[in-house]
Amino acid sequence: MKRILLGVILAGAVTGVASAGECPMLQAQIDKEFGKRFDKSAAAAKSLAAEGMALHKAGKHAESVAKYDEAAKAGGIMLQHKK
Ligand SMILES: [Cu+2]
Repeated sequence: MKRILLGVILAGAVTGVASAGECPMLQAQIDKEFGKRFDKSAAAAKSLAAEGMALHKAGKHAESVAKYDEAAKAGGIMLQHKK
């Protein structure tokens, strides 16, 4: 019984980490692209990315990734996703 429970916990932790790991990677791409840009689309991208980071911190990683895609689109770029 104990062993089964541990397996379930480990499996949950692994999938959690896998999806959680993508958001900071997307944030880094946003920072790299828009960090030194102050035009209107860069500002829009940065504000959407900030919402993405908030979702990430709330544990809503799928929504966070979608928000980062929206941010990239607003800034006219494409993000590299984890394969
Ligand atoms: Cu995340």
